[in-house]
Amino acid sequence: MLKKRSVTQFLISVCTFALVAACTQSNNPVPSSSPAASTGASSTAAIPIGIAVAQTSNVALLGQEQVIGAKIAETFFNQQGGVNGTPIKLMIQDTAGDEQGAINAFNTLITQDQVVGIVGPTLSQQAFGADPIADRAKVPVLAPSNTAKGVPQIGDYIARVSAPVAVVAPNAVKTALKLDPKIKNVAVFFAQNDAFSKSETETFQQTVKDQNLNLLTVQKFQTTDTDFQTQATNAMNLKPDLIIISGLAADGGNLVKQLRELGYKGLIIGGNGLNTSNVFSVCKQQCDGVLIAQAYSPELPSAINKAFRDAYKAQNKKEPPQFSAQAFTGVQVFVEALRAVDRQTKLNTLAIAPLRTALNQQILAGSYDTPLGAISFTPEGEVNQTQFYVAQIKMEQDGSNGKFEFLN
Ligand code: 1QQ
Repeated sequence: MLKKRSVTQFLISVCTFALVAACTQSNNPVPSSSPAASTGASSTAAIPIGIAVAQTSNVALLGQEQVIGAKIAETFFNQQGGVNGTPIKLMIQDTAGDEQGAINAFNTLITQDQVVGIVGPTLSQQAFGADPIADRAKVPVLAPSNTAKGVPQIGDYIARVSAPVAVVAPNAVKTALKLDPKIKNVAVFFAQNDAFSKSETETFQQTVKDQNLNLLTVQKFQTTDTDFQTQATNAMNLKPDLIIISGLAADGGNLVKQLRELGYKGLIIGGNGLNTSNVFSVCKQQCDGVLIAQAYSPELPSAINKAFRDAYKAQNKKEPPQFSAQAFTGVQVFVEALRAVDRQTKLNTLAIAPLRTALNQQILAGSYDTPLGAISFTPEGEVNQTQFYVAQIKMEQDGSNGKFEFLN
């Protein structure tokens, strides 16, 4: 018995992060954490960081931008030497657009890829399904774009770099009132099958009341809808002078298009789900003028933002969007927290479980100079961030090219 226990103890002690492949069950494929090529980091086994975002389904309109931002961070931080000389390696799993996809991606990253932590998933709707799995496994999660109320409260291992709708969304209403002080009557639309949209519409509806505006009607739809004639007509019959939409890119973009086709001329606010140039191909010329609050500005004058912005522009020939900046930030927080843990206890002497726990504690303790500005976390894992913005979509006559013009 004694002998058995000491063998187990020995196995635990050699089953360190660096040797995790040797300790992985034989029915689990070994993680392919090969060293990053031509980096400033040394060639020991790379540290696997999980990225679980939507690369397929309608939600890929949002998730694609996240992969781009995360990959820029991987290259950038590895060029700086990674984690005190050890490169990081992103392990990317597609979550597609629903809860089950996110759960599958999380399970693969946690048990098969043995990641130190996860940046993901794309939607709050998915976070409420998948985050409890990471929390129970004691794997730190940094939510790059989960803005609904209640996400950091899912568990001790869940934090977010994506500021909540409660602080971001009201900025769009205030800007709309500056652009058109005569606004009085507001129609609100939201996707009732999406946790983020339900949370964001609550904030929008409260802001409408706080600003002493009339909330004429609240119209509901599904993120899978393509025909919004009934709801759009219902709202337009009440003659709103501001319309606010909480949905995702494809449905939200279609709703904008159909409102304009029916003759609506007033201002439209789109929520965070429309916050991507991928809506341009959905509402085309009709996207013009849509206001969207932002948790990131490409103009932020800091060295880290300049490095991120230059790298993004060199690759994509346009300004970086919020979702790319937030995904970059998620990877950055992991890297900087890993460096701090490694300075205290060499990572290659830590088993994966204590490493994940030490990493989670360090994430919450640290403060970070990111492309989003200076951020830190509350003990619950809510992001502390101070700078927010509002942008307006400007479409070119051709109806396919456009940009987000920052108003403040
Ligand atoms: C959420 C969101 C999405 C719109 C981001 C892609 O903010 O689901 O919380």
